[in-house]
Formats: sequence, C-alpha cells, structure tokens
Amino acid sequence: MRLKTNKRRSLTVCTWVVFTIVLLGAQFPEPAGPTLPFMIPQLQKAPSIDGNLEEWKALAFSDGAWDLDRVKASAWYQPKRNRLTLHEGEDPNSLDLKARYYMAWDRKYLYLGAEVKDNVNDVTEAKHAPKRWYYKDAIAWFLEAPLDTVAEKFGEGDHGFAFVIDTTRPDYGAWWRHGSTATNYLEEPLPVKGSDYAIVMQPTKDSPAGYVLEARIAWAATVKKGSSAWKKPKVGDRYRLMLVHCDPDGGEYGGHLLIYGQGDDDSTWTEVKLGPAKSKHL
Ligand SMILES: [Ca+2]
Ligand SMILES: [Ca+2]
Ligand SMILES: [Ca+2]
Repeated sequence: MRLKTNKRRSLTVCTWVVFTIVLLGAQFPEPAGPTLPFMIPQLQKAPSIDGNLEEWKALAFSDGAWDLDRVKASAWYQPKRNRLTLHEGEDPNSLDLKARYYMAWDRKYLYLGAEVKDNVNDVTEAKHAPKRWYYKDAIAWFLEAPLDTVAEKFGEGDHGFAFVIDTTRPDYGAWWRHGSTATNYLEEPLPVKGSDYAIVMQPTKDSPAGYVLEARIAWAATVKKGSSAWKKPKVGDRYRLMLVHCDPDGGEYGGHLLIYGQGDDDSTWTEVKLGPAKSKHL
C-alpha cells in the first residue's frame, strides 16, 4: 500500500517537473547566440586561401545564419546601432543581408570565413579614407587576445581585422585596427607577412551581390605584437570576440550588424576559447 502511494507521489512529482520544464521553455526560448563560452576549433591541415571554404568549414566554429531579425533577438541588440539601409522603393521583405561566419585556428594562423547573401555591393564613398572600412561593405572580426578584465577601446591586446568586399584588392582592402600599452586606435593595412585573404563573388537571383570571404591572420605579425601577455596559441586559451558586418548599400554609416558585442568597448565582446580539433566524422 505504502509502495503504491510512493509510486503515485513520484508520478505526481514527475508530472510537475515536466510541466515546469515545458513552462520555462515557453518563457525562455532558445538563445539567439551560441552556448557560452564557445569554442573555436583547431585545424590539423592548413586550408588554402582561395575563396572556397569547403576544405575546412565543417571543421570550423559556426553557429548558423545571421540576419537583422536574429540580431534583434540577441542580448547585444541596440536599435540605433544594428540596422540596415532601406532605400526608397526597396521591398522591405527582400533579402538585404544574411551571412554565416566561420572561425578556426592553428599554431600559425587564425582562419576567418564568411558566406554572404547581399543585394548590393557598395565599396565607394564620398569621404573615403583608407581606415573607413566601416562606410563600405566589409566584415570585421574584433578580437581581444588574451582576454583580460579591463574595459578598453582598442587598447592593449585589442585587434580589428577588417576586409572590404572589393575584388580589386586596394591597399586598404584588408585593415588592422589595434592598440598597445601606450596607444589606442592604431590604424594600418593588415601586415602582408603571412596573412592573406580572398573574395569570390557569388551572385544569384535573390542575392545579386553575394560573396564568399576567406582569410587567415598570421599570429606572429599581428596578435603577438599587441600584448606582452599573449602566448603562442594552445587549447584552452581565452579570448574575446565580436563581429561587425557593414552593409551600407549606398546609405550612410550604421548599415551594419553587430554580433557577439556592442561596439568598440572590449568588455562587451563575447568570451571564446581556443578548442581542440573537431572530429572529421561528426
Ligand atoms: Ca579555401
Ligand atoms: Ca545589403
Ligand atoms: Ca552590400
């Protein structure tokens, strides 16, 4: 008899547990970002930088397609800063910008990739200056290496690696914004030694200005110089990350998505870890 009562009681408890889980699930939908801190996998074989991500994208970190709607559901969304340009007569329901981003690393390089759908390629502007990648179609990865507890804006250990989507590859096409112990916002072309990038335009009917970007950043020529605390990369190292995807399409500054952070303040960037290699069988 007591056994039966206990059974009934545990069934009731189970029902309540399931009910509570369902209720919580309804109140707290899936987060818009990855489970934190997320891992950037190591590559065991270096890819060639040719604008084709097929040889490494399944082995890299990626958390699916990002567009303005997904950013709006994220913790770092700010209506004034995250927006895209809507031109007169442009169908608000047509594709403006959608992208998947990829990251991986090995002992010599940080690897970056993006597969992008875009309606207009825009890499010119009236007030052009080499450092103004943020007024053109461009993707920038902001990285703090290693992570620290000081809130800084492009100070020691902070790097922005920006790629303008201009297939003529001008001198400013790959840009490096960074800092040192003494100076913030150092601006210069990405040092060529070891680093490389490739852009392949991939126009389709719904994405006339679509493209693939593939890049590698040489640790030794860039990140190594940013902070005396940086050591050769190994599994478990903790960095911070943010992505800025600029898409003015002929409009003013601000046509961009900010992902994993809220701007130049590196304390808003998301913690990431260098992880081991992913299994090829996954
Ligand atoms: Ca490749
Ligand atoms: Ca666009
Ligand atoms: Ca564009």
